[in-house]
Amino acid sequence: MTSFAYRGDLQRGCLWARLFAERMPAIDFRVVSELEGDVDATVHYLGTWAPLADYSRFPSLKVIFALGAGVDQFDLSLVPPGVALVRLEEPGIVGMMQDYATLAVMALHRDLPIYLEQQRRGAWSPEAVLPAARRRVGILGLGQMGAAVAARLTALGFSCSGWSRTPKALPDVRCHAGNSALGTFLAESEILVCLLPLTAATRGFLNAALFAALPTGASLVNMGRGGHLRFDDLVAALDRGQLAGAVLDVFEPEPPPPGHPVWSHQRILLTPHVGSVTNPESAIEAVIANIARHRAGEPMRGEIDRLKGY
Ligand code: NDP
Ligand code: OXD
Repeated sequence: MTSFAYRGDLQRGCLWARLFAERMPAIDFRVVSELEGDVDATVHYLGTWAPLADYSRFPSLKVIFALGAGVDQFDLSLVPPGVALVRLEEPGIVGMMQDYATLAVMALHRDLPIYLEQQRRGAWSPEAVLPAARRRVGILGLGQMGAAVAARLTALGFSCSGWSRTPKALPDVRCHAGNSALGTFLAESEILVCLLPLTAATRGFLNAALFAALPTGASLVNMGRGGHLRFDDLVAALDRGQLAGAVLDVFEPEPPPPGHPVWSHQRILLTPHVGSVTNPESAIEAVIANIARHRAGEPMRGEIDRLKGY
């Protein structure tokens, strides 16, 4: 028998169980707790958002399906050798990120942080209004999310560029690659959207030096991970006017502690990591397709490269 062990919230687990029974009845689906349960050699597949402290309970494990697009919560050196770690690559999660990026970029493009601040102090002072075509948006990371966000924003008329590790070609997007192109890319990014994965190479990437390379009065959207941002550097850049505003969907830690300055900074809009939320109805299609590929000996979509870390 082959089993799929789901670790997570019981209510969502029941939904996954129902969908699995409908879509892949040959696989025995069970909801497991990390802390309880005997050794189970029938479990070949594990679905979980967070890593397990110990995988020895599942000695026949072949694939861990991370139930999100990012996998920085996993210490890859602790994933047993020979076990693949696969992230979610599926249209549902991407569509929500496109929506959130639209919300955040529009808010900054149309100066919402400034007007919220004005409203709180009873001020009425219009800023210059630019058409979208004259607003240059730069997207850090042109993978599953970055490419889709660029497509949505260009469709809305924004002038988009993007930056990635390896070269890309995307319609109507000025694509830059590698460290040598970073300065050029930043200099043309009036609204910078971070959609990088969090790795050793990108931790702390949104820092004072990067902010100084943006046009004066630029804005930031961080939809990647809180660990990308050096918060004190952001506050310094906002307070001296180098940056005009920021939208943060992610933070380190989540949630920020009570009284943390991010809760009250006038030029920061903070949301509680809701850029996208994994929807079992669409996520299951990606997981089931990958199980079918795995069983057929084919490469799965979204398998993490342990060397790159994403
Ligand atoms: P992908 O792996 O598909 O894309 C990552 C992109 O970043 C690639 O273009 C990659 O370049 C680029 N990149 C990685 N490292 C570097 C580097 N050192 N220098 C330059 N470019 C780099 O990831 P996704 O698009 O699916 O997701 C991105 C991140 O979004 C996730 O890791 C997660 O942190 C975040 N996320 C946040 C959510 C939220 O709710 N806020 C929801 C979902 C995801 P290359 O193409 O050359 O490899
Ligand atoms: C994800 C997330 O990585 O929700 O999917 O952040």
